[in-house]
Amino acid sequence: MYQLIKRDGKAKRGRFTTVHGVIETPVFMNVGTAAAIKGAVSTMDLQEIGTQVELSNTYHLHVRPGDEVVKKMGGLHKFMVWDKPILTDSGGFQVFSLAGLRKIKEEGVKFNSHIDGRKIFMGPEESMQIQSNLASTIAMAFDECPPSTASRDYIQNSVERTYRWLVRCKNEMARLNSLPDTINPHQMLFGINQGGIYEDIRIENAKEIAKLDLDGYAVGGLAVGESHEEMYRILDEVVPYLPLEKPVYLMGVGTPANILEAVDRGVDFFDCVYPSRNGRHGHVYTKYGKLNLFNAKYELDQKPIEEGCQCPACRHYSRGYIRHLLKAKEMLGMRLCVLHNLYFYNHLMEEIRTAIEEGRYKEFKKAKLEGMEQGE
Ligand code: PRF
Ligand code: ZN
Repeated sequence: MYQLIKRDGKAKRGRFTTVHGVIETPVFMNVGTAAAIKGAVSTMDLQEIGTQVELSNTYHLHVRPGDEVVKKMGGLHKFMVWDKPILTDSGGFQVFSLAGLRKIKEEGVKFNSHIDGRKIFMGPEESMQIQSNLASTIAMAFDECPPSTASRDYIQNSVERTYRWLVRCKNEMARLNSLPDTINPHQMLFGINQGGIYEDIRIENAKEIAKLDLDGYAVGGLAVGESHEEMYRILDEVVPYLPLEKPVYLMGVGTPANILEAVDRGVDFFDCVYPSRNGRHGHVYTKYGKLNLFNAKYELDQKPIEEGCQCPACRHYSRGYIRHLLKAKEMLGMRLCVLHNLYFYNHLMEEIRTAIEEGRYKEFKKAKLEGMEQGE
């Protein structure tokens, strides 16, 4: 259940209540693709750095260890020891970005596993079954995310098929939620808007999926190669057609600047691999922009990554020490950078929520964006 607490321009400050607790929005979900945050970050760490929602992937967990295994282990929450909300992506996107040799038909997609090459079939029913076995809080609908190079004709047909898949997902989830051995009978479903950069296709699709009265709505198929300006234009045009009384999720986005702009256009949920991936490469976020800790100028730097940051890395360690760990390929170096970056994103969302509540989002966004361009 989503409650709109405050609106500031188009920015929304919401509260989403689930069986695994409340999600204050706007929120950044921390990505743990295969039920693990890369960079040796545990779920105890997530509790400490203020994470509200963890995100895992249907495709990865189906391939390894297998969703049946996770079900026998009591579901994803028990398996990874995380009692707060979990969102699972449907596999649609990962099948198209990772797996080889796929064939798309009305029933679903045939593809080869990126682990052992074995043939797998996944359609809406299979994706819902896997997500039900995983017992996530929120399941995503099975969709196709066409490449940014796809023709208008291709996208039109793909969006129509993804809509038919969504209807099948909704029916299958209702069936699975009513079975006696389902771990989470309150699993929620988010539909996904597609349509590439064609706003008329997207708007038509948004109107249709809005009628299905789902628990939330995602905007997919963005950040796949189009410019930031095009992404913002699509959000300007499409978000107004999604229900105001439901959460809106922009999939796979993005940089702090992308998030600040998307919140201003009415987005509630985000996820992205940037903070963890960049952290693993020694790239860390600060209010002045990103630093590369491999840079020689940090060798004798006694300061924390960011002055005043309350993350576990900055409360104890210097840039100079973390740089040494990274250069020596000590796992602790990566881990500290990832913890800092995830804390940075979580904390940014907290500041965003406060700014909306206080009706000063536009000024807040401007100041943040200017600060980040400054550099050190
Ligand atoms: N669909 C799904 N997951 C996604 C995307 C999508 O379009 C994107 C696009 N940025 C990221 N993750 N199911
Ligand atoms: Zn920090």
